[in-house]
Amino acid sequence: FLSHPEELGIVAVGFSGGQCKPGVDAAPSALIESGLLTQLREELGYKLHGDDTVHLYTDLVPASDPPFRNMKNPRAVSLVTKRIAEQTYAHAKEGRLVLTLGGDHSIAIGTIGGTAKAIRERLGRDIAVIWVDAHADINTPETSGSGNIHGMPVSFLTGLAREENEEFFGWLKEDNLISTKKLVYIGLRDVDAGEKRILREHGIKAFSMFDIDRHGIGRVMEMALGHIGNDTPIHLSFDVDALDPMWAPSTGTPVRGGLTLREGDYICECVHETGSLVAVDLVEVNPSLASPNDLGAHETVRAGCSIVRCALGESLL
Ligand code: EXY
Ligand code: MN
Ligand code: MN
Ligand code: MN
Repeated sequence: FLSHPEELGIVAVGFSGGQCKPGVDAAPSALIESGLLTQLREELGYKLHGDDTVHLYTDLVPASDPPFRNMKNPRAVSLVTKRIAEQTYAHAKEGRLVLTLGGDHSIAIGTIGGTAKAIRERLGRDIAVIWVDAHADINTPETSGSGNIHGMPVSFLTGLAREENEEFFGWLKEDNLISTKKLVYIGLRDVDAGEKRILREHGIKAFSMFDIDRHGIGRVMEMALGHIGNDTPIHLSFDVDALDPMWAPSTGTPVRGGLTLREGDYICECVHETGSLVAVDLVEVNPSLASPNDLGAHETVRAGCSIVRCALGESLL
């Protein structure tokens, strides 16, 4: 599905407005400083497009941004994700593989919105999304208890949440949306009651930690990829909190009982192996959420780098 599989479009998003804890905006620089892009260039042989500079989008964040339909920072998140959508769209339209380094998970409204539209225009195909996360991130503004938009991106991307007003995600058009039939979750273990109802009502495919314990990650990946079907472009959105806090403690909403780093890497390797990957997001690394002299931040950044390298083919012999 890529006209230039060796070319990588990089979008580095230092944005934290989808939730309330500062620090997740520093993740792209931390990942880049730890050598991720150099490794992709020198060890994996990618040609990188887009600069190594991290976009902070501060020019887009309005001075006053009161809640709307219970959403916190709605104007900022809408404006920033709209800009991100333009960036991922531009790379995907060129036939490049797109790598977005977040940022909190609200940014997926932009990353997926942009690739969905580009792949439709370029290939006339609908993308599938593999969402690896402890959380389902499918609250509507009305079912959300927190008002944090990083808990809502999937509802906007599937059209379950809609808003006409341009200022509040009204810029999302049919072209930017994905089908609930082409969405697969892996790693869930902290899903709100309202979200469970949505998953059930729409028959959304989800592999929770229970399923991974029962079947093992190998079988789960067979089933997940089987659900998507061969020959479908895949956007992988990886929330680092899918990993157990033992491997990725520095994240805003850690939940115990998660994936081992090896299981996370394996998920990415399987997705890479399909040859159908068109975009990857790595989100929710928050280097500031570790006590000053422990190794949590460093370990989390290291885990994030490993996830990205596996998705981009590091393990191929
Ligand atoms: N379900 C909760 C909420 O909507 O606030 C928690 C969401 C956490 C989302 C993290 C990023 O994956
Ligand atoms: Mn080429
Ligand atoms: Mn998430
Ligand atoms: Mn999460």
